[in-house]
Amino acid sequence: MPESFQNLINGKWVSAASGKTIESQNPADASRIIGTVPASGKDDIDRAVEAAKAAFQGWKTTPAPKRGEVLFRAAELLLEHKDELGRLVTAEMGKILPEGLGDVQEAIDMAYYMAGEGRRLSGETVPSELYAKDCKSVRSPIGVFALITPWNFPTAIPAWKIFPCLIAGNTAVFKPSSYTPVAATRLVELIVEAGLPPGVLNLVHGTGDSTGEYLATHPGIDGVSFTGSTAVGEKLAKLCGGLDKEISCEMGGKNPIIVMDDAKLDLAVEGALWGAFGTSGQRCTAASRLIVHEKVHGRFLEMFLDSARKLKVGDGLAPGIHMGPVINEQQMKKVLDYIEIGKKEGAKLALGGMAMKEGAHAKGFFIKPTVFTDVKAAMRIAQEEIFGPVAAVIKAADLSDAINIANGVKYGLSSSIYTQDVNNSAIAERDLDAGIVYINAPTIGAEIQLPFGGTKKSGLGRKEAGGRGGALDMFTKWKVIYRDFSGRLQKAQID
Ligand code: UN1
Repeated sequence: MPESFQNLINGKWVSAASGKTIESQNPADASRIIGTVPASGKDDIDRAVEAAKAAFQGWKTTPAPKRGEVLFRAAELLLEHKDELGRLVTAEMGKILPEGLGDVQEAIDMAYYMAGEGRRLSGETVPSELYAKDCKSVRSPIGVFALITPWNFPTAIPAWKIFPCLIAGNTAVFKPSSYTPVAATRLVELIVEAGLPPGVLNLVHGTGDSTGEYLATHPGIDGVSFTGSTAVGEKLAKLCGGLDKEISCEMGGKNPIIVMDDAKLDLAVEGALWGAFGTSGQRCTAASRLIVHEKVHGRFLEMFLDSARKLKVGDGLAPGIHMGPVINEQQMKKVLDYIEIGKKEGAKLALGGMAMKEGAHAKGFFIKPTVFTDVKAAMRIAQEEIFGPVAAVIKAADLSDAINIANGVKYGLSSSIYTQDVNNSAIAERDLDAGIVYINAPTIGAEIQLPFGGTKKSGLGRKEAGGRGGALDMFTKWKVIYRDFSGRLQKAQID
C-alpha cells in the first residue's frame, strides 16, 4: 500500500471530505507509487480559506522579525532534511539527483533570504512640505493568498511563493501540482514544524482545473500567485481581474541562446546542453532555441551533437545519469507530437526524436535528447513552448538578425548570448526583450535574490523572488501615512 498524505487545514492533517484520493507516480517507473493525496473538493477548499482568513489578524500583527524567526527555523529544518527531500523530488518529479538537491537548495535559499526580510520590509520616510508633520510609506499585507504551483520545481517554486507571502504577514492556501504533491507535503510539514501557528499556511491537494480554479476565484481569496502554463495563467487572470483580486502569473518561455562567431565554442556547447536538456527541458527557462552565427554554425553543431549523443538518460536516482524522464504519459505524448510537427514543417531531425521503451526505460517516460537543425524562426517548434528535451537550432546572419529572431516569439522569460566581444554583450543586454539576460551562461539558473519573471506572454503582474521589484511587491500593498502633530489644520498645497 502506498503511503497516504493529507491536506493541512487549520493546523490539522485531514483527508478530503469526499474521501477521494489521487496517486502520485514515479516518472522513471510509473508502477512505483510515491503516495496518495486527497482529491479535494469545494468543501475542503472552503474550510482552508476560512482557516487562513481566521489566522490573518494574528499573523499580520505578529512582529515581522518574529515571523522571520519561524522562516529561519524552516530554513534550518529544510537544510537538515535536504538529502531526504532531494531524493523525494527526484523520485516524484524525475529530475536527476543533483538537480533534485538543487531544487531543495533553492527553497532553503529563499527561506533564509525571506527570514532576513523580517527585519527589513522597508518603506520610505520623506519630509513633509508642512510644519510638524511626518510622512512615510509602509508595506502592509494583502490578506489571504492562493498559491498555485507547477510540478517542475516541487519545492523551489512553492518556496518562492510561501516564504515571501508569509514574511509579509499574509496567510495562504497552497495548492501544489497533483503530479508532485508528496514533495510539497514534506515541505509544508517542515515549515509547520518550524513553529507556524495553525491556519497561517494551509495545504489542499487536487487537480488544477477543479481545485485550482475554484480556489483562485474563491471570494475569501485576496490575491493569487500562479506559476504554470500561459493558457491557464491568462484564464485565471481574466477570472480574477473581474473579481478584483491581485494576481501574478509566471508562465511559459521559448528561451534563446545566441552563439556569436567570437564565442568560446566549448563553453557555449556546454551551456547549450545544460540549458536545453537539464531537467529534461522542463523549465520555463529552458533553452529551447539555439541561434547560431552562420560562421560557426557548422562547427558548433558538430560539437553540440557529439556531446548530446553522449548524454545518459535514465532514472535520476541512478549514478552517472545526465537526464531523467519527462513527468508523465501526457507530457511525453505532447513532446512526441511536437517532434512530428517539426518533421512535417521541414526541420531536419539531427538527433533523437523518439521515446525510449526498452529495458530500464520500459516503465518510465523517457525521450531521447532531440535536436532539430535547419529550423526556420517561424516554425511552430521555434515558436511554441514544448517543455521537453527538444532543441531547435536556427542559423543567424549576424547579431542583429540573431536578436530579431530571439525577440520574434510571444514569450520573453530568459535569454542568453555567448560572446567574447564587450560590444556584442552590451547590445544584447540592451535589446533582448526578456526578463532575464545571461552573458556567457545558459538561460537557466536564476538566483533567488533577484526578481524573476518575464515580458510578453511569459509573465503577468508582479515578479517573483527577491530584491527590489521582486516578490515583496507581489505580497504587499503600499500604505502611505501622514501624521500631523502641529495641533492645527494645515492645508497641503495651500498653506
Ligand atoms: C522554472 O523554470 O519554472 O532559473 C523555474 C532557473 C530556476 C528556476 C526555474 N532557478 O532555471
